[in-house]
Amino acid sequence: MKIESIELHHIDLPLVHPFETSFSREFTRPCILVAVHAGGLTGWGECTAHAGPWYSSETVETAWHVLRDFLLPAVLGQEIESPADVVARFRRVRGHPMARAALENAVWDLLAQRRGVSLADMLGGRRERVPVGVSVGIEPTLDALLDQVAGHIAEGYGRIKLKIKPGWDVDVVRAVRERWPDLPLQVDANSAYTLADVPVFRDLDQFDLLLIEQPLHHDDIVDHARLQAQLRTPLCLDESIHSPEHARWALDIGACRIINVKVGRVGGLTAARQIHDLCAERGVPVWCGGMLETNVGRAANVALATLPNFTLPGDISASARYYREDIAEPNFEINDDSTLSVPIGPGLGVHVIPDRLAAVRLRHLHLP
Ligand code: OSB
Ligand code: MG
Repeated sequence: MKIESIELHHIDLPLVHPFETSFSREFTRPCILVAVHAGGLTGWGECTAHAGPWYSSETVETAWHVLRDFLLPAVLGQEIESPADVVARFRRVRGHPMARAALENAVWDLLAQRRGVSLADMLGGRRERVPVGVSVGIEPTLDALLDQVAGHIAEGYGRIKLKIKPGWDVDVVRAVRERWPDLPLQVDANSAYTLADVPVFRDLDQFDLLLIEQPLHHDDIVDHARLQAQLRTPLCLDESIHSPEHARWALDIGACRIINVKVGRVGGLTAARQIHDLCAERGVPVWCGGMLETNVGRAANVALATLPNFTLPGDISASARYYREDIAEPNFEINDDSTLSVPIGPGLGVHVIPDRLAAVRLRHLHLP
């Protein structure tokens, strides 16, 4: 179908609770939403780049620039029949995976709507519900953290991820483990440590964690392989994996035993599914990470997580965990088996509410 026009919406949504990691404390979630118009249909994609280059080198501004000046011109007015056509047109662009993913995923939504199938069906997923957990940020005190964890368990989450950083690690994990001895628990360091911290990880190794996520440098696989060789607990890479090639290199050298697949970080649903397939072939479990998405990005994550090798719970919590009022409906709710239900409507299965979008919008572009 011929791509007639594309809109970029830069929005900023207040979070219900500040989210602190080893690299930043966020009160709102700025992001770009991409709307692709063709044949009377509109496909939506979310760019997961944040305000600053803290999690990755991309920001809202770099993504806006790359989308406006390079990616939109590569598909505007073009005949696009499959996501592969978009991937081929983006091949010249190095880096900027979150910008690429936003537009590619909008085309996935568009093409799924045209076929009258859900995005999960179009990807080849089978599940009706996907297992999920919640990612709990760093809190001002240990008591505040324990309250947060208790609240999420009461809401129905069966798996908890704790953000850690030097000085907020072993004691925090010990306290949570003592109070909930059987809780499926994992930690995420967002690259806050070095190999000099091996003793910290040896301590963490005693707590029966599901995994330790991205302990070392954000671009590293070599040091991670050295650390993995000394631990019982599986390491899981997040920041270091930007493509299927990165995933293969990391597995080849034993840098991790699990991969966190984030659609934005790896450059779109096509690459995300390729990483899933590679890991499935090698017997390596994957799970779907999150970037505090709105319901647009959340719906794409839920669809991706229906693929069979997404065997660990995703960081795809219910909409209410993030936003008082999302820009798209319906909200995702947590089921009593710690799952989210997969939408069955065509495409993403959520629809953007124009008034809500306009109310939180900072900038708008409609091309051509
Ligand atoms: O490292 O997984 C991460 C949020 C922003 C940036 C990086 C990360 C995260 C999360 C939140 O952990 C996951 C979610 O969306 O619930
Ligand atoms: Mg992470």
